[in-house]
Amino acid sequence: MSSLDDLKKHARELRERLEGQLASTPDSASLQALRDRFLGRKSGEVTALFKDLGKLASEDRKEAGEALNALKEFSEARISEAEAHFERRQRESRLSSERIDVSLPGRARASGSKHPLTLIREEVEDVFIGLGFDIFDGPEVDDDFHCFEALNMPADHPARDMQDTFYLEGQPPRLLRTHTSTGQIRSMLANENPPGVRVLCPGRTFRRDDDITHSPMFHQFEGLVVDRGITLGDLMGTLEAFIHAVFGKEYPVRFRPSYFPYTEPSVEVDMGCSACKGRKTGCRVCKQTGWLEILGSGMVHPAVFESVNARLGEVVYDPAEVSGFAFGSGMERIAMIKYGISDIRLFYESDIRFLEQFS
Ligand code: 2NL
Repeated sequence: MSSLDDLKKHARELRERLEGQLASTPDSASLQALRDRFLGRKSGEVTALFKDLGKLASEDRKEAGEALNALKEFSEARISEAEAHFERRQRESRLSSERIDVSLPGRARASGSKHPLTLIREEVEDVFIGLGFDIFDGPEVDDDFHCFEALNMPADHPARDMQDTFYLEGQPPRLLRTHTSTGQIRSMLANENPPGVRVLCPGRTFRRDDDITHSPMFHQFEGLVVDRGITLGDLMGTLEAFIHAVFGKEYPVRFRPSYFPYTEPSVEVDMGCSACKGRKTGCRVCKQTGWLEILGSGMVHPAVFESVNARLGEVVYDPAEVSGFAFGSGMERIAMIKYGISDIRLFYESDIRFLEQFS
């Protein structure tokens, strides 16, 4: 039979041991283990003492019970206290490690910029949209009729040579368009409001050229205006307005006779040299001429209208009734003059040091 004194002594020991162990408990996991050791339902040492109550003399049980309850409450309180301490400590360390310094400067994300040829295309499109043109997007893979035949370039024309044009294998014969005129022919054929046409066709074109000054792929834009009473004066006014809008009104514009199979008369359009301002003095850009060639143009050749009519099976564009002008140029050329770029290869090399200058 245990005595009351033994039990009280045991309770005191447990209490001291708990204090000692609490002081050396490093974290909440070991605290949980400590709680199990002392207060665990099955094998906790304090819990075990309660089982000894029954072995005491009945007159001692009240006092012993009070002592054990006091020990249990004390243990629970001390352990909870330690638990709260660990929780506070953990919270503090999370708060400090997860703290966001709102005064730190942000990490700037590098932003991209439009390619100079995209900038030029958008600018050219905007100018012609302002003049009432529609933008027409034709296919890059086209056929002989739209690329050559309809443009008064018959089968023996040198532009149709295998040396100049990429032909695709297979039937029916197809090719990569050598100019965007294919788009203008298609816009005349698909016209829902004949005979009036006002279209701009920007896009990629392809030729079998690859050297320092030529790329097998380059960007063109061509325009076409057709209606009753369209004259060379309309051509001159439109193209001068275009040049002044893109480069500035201070540049003089001149028109020279030229030759294209699809226009008659044909006209080359020049502007005053942007590098030497037309002074010619030792200027390599304009080769001492004071002028830069900007566009080729001309009045649509009647043979072009005839081919379109033949394809339509109906005289929609009667050369005796309607006339038109057309023009074409390269995006690369406009961009080189506008931005002072001397090497066409820079457009295709994706060198970030070149491209970021246009952001
Ligand atoms: C140039 C010159 C030009 C055209 C393109 C054209 C289109 C049709 C009918 C008649 Cl559908 N002409 N296009 C006319 C004159 C010149 O381009 O130097 N291009 C880079």
